[in-house]
Amino acid sequence: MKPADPADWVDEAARRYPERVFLKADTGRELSYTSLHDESGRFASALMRRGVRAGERVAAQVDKSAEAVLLYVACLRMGAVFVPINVANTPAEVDYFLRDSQPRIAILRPTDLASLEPLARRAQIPHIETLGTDGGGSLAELARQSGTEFPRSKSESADAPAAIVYTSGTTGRSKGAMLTRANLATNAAALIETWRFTGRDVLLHALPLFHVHGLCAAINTVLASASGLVLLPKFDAALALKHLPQATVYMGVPTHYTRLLRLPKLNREAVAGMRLFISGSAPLLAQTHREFLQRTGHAILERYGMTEALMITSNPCDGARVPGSVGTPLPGIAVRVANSETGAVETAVDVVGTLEVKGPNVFAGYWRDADKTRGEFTADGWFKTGDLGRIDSAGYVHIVGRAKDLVISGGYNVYPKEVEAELDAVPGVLESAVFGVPHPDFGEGVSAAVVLKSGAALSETELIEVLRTRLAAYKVPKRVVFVDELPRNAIGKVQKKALRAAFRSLYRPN
Ligand code: MCA
Ligand code: AMP
Repeated sequence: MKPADPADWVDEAARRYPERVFLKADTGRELSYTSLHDESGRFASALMRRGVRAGERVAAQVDKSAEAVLLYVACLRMGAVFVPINVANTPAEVDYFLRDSQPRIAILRPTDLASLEPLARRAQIPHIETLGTDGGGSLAELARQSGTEFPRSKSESADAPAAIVYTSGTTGRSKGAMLTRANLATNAAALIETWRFTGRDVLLHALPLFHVHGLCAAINTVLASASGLVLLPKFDAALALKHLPQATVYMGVPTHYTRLLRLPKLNREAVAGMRLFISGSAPLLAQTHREFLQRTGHAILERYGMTEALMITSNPCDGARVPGSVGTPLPGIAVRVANSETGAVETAVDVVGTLEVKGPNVFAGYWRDADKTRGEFTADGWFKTGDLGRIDSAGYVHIVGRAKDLVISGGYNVYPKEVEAELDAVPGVLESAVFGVPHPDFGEGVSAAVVLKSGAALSETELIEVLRTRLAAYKVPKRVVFVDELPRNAIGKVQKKALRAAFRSLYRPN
């Protein structure tokens, strides 16, 4: 059966289950599927009053709230392209996203209006509105004055983009990954099947809404299965534990699980109503998997995904959940291993190489960057993930490292190139190298080795302070070490491996 188009998820659910609860916020706010239908309709009408039409971009840097979800749902229903922006991004970063995505409308936090409106105007964005939590902001006001029905465009093509999600890359410049309606529809259907979502499920949502983990894997799966959502403003271990009894499913990054494990009250009783804990975005240590099983009786289900390909593989609901493995490809998706040097496809089991993906989950390309898009695909149309892995005899994928130069901190991707460019621009810095080493809370800690120009006097704190004005705080190195020179190989390439080895205990307590 063809999966339902994202534009129809809400209409379908509201028709079949009008009274069912879609969302409960920790503030007490509750939306049934009927209210979701009506309220998102008002947001769609409001966007249309600002001239937004199907295919146009709606950029949003807003705090997580029921209203933010309504805005996303409105975009899905009217065929507009949602462009979420991380709330941690600095004005310099937001400036780039707005200029690059050229949205019809930018939606900002009320408190950011004064600082960001001038740059949004300079980027020639026709409309700027605000959206706060708890119903504040000019867009929410406009929605309240708008009707619940809006003119529906003729059914959008399945290949039309539904969202553009920015992801940095090894070149240092962020690129917008265009995710189509078919990407969203087929991935939600595959996850419902694999994770056995039904209308009786309630997902405890503590992830941010500006990445595909919290937006697509979480919200879309709930919408497409007409299940429920308990929405927390952000991850806080104690708050999550408090709300677990209202939920049946949890999705998180490994840092969520290690922080939950630090709470003495996490035990079998606290998770009595839960049927499934899912982890992704970064490697889950086998030790975390074991400890969680011991404390709660639940084997965390690990899955693997990427902005450009949504969810790719997953351990099963029924059947072996193998610690250290990300499971098998989701229905309709194929994964293969290619030799990292030659690109030749490896057919033998357990051979390590670059993982490549093919299927209806793979994105339509980078926004306005056909060259970059071409470079990420093989000649026979497989997407090159840049992750190193092997496939075992049972078909389970194991990620063993990364071919791409990337640090994953608390589930956020940090591309060293972007951080190095900012470090190198600081007067007094000769050169720098950014790398990740084990961090007890974030999995990997973003770290920098810096060579100063002769005579320059800069402290670690000073450098970190400068970077904080340029980059989102999670990208800023937690530690900067000064070195006389960077380790290089015979052809002059910086040896990050040597830096990782030399500084692997940087975050270990003595
Ligand atoms: C916050 N900080 C961080 C991070 N998050 N530093 C390094 N890495 C991080 N991930 C910094 C803040 O800048 C701040 O610094 C301090 O830590 C505390 O900030 P706070 O806002 O309180 O953060 P937190 O609540 O401690 O957040 C940690 C977190 C959060 C809960 C782990 O980062 C998170 O929700 N991560 C999930 C990311 C995610 O959704 N990834 C999915 C990407 P200071 O105090 O110095 O100012 S999508 C993906 O990867 C693919 C598709 C996939 O497979 O899912
Ligand atoms: P992003 O670019 O934010 O979409 O992050 C995608 C990357 O996160 C992947 O290419 C992997 O490197 C990493 N990732 C996602 N899930 C897992 C996982 N379960 N284990 C290891 N790495 C993962």
